Amino acid sequence: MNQKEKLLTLMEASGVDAMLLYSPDNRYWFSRFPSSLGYIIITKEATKLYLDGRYITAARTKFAAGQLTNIDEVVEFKQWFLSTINDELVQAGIKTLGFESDWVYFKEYEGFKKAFNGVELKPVNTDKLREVKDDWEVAQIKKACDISAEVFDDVLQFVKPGITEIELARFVSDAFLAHGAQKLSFDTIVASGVNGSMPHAVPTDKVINAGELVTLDMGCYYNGYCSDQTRTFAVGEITNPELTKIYHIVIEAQQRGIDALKPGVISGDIHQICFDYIEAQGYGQYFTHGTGHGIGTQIHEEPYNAAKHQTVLEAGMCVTVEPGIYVPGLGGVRIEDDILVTAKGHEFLTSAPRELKFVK
Ligand SMILES: [Mn+2]
Repeated sequence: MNQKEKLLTLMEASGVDAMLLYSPDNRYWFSRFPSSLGYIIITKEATKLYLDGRYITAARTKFAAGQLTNIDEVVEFKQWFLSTINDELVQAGIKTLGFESDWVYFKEYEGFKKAFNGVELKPVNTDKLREVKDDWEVAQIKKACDISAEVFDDVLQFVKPGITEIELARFVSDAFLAHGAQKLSFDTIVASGVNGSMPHAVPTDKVINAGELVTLDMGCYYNGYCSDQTRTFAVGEITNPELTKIYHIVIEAQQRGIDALKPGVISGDIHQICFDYIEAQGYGQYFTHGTGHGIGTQIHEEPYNAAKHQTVLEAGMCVTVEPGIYVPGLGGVRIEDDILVTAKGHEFLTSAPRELKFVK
């Protein structure tokens, strides 16, 4: 199913005659036109993209070049135009208009309610709409992952004992842009030594010393789609054997989770497989987050490979598998890859080496 077919199916299931897309992610996913503000109205008959003066020329140029998807008409709007759409909807015999219950703020909903007074507004949850990626989307995610692999190669050359976490984070930002990334997909996490015990540590001016593990969680956007990759690497010799031990536990847990990825598997079971292994090794209390999440236009989106999540995995879903062990006072390890679920099982999208790397 393409984006429009998915949307028409959701509209049918939700009992609405028309749908309003307001979230930038849904609008980009649907139309391939990026804009901070805009509206797409979808009915069975036609799809219109409404944009203001900041975007209209760009959109019309792309529309004329056939670069927008699922859009029949691009319309420029000025202030207070929602009541004009309301009149059009009433004229077309539309009775119910769906809006994104997982995106629209209450204040905006109140504005919509005032403007769309000729139709009944109905909340429609769209957070599963983008779960299954088409080939073009997968290709963009793959490219974002390839850039991450190149950046990681550069990082292994760059890191020396004595640099700070912030210096490494700055290097990562520059390297992503140098390799063609559009922007970072989130603030880079650099956690060295004992800071590694904090899964989402913010880089500090702490010096990275020989004998420490460094966890580096980073990613970028390429054509509006994300990558997300974590590697833990060693600086100099690791003299504390517990650190190497937890590295090997985490990579084995991750491998077991990845091996299980295929259509029909429940997303929460991927988490359970990783958790059970880590727990059996005595570190269950130190694995304190979900095993993974979907990636797409958002860095975290459905489906979630986390406890209690019940999504049935399908071919075309792109998910992370990222177990970790975080021991306060000692340090931590996380290894994260982005994986495409395929009809036969799965494929790696990330390609950076996963064995423990040592920098000098
Ligand atoms: Mn992640």
